[in-house]
Amino acid sequence: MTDEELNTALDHAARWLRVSKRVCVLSGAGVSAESGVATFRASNGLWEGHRIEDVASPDGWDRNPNLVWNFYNARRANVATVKPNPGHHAIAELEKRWGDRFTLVTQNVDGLHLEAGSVNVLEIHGSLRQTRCTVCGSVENRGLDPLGEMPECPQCHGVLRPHIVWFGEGLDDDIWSAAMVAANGCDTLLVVGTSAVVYPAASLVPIARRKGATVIEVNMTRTEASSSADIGLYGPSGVMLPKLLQKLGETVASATG
Ligand code: BJW
Ligand code: ZN
Repeated sequence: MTDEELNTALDHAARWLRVSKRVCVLSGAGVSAESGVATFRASNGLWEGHRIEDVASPDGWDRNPNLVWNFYNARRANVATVKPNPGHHAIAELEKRWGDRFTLVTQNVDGLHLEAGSVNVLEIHGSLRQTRCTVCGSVENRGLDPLGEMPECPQCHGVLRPHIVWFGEGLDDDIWSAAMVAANGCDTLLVVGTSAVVYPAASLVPIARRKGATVIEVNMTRTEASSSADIGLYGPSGVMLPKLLQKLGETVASATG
């Protein structure tokens, strides 16, 4: 995008946001890329030579739970060393403008949005910071401290697994319903840093669009969602979102003053 194209797109996006009563954000791994968290499809979907589907699926868990815990412990250790970036902070700032009329639906499991101060967050794929007991089902917040190779449930000594939605597993009904309500009811959907290839998350884009929402995409490149987007802001989200926030401030200032 040239500077001029970007400026026009930012103006356009800020104008839409300005008149939006409800805003929904769908975020993906790209938002955390500038914090130093690897995206999924950048490395051909591989982790140390294993396909992501093999370490993030019920079959992978059944075959080799130690390998799965090694994968998640490495991810947890990495996230413990990183911080939210200006993209996360800009999303948290946006929420302050709309309050409870703002919903952040994130596919990310790193918890960086919450760390940046976002409040109304739906972590539809779970969290690296939580475990779930495979026997009693209890979900616990564990932070990012090391958990060892095969942690046990403090209540029933059952085997714990990461509280993450793996390929082929359904999403939590209540969380997914809330995400659908947000997408169905928003005037603007911001789609940030996601390849929009994983379902059902990606279906939030057509859902919002069918209800007449304006779709603004923020990404390094065009994606599967681009053809549904009214406005594209192509560049790093840690740069684009603060620029958008600044424009929004200018729009508000010029409209009120
Ligand atoms: C930047 C940037 C910067 C970079 N600034 N941008 C056909 C076959 C098999 C399965 C299916 C199928 N069709 C549909 C399915 C179902 C499957 C699915 O969608 N698969 C697709 C891959 C085809 N979905 C499921 O299985 C879901 N469950 C389900 O559907 O239940 C019903 C069901 C039950 C039983 C049977 C069948 C169906 C569950 C999906 C759960 C997804 N889980 C994962 C892994 C979690 C593991 C973990 O994190 O530990 O979640 S998959 C992985 O992808 C992860 C992510 O949340 C998710 C989305 O990825 P995301 O965030 O978009 O990241 P990337 O890497 O793809 O993209 C990054 C983007 O950022 C890029 O666009 C970059 O350009 C951009 N970027 N730097 C801005 N600085
Ligand atoms: Zn238990």
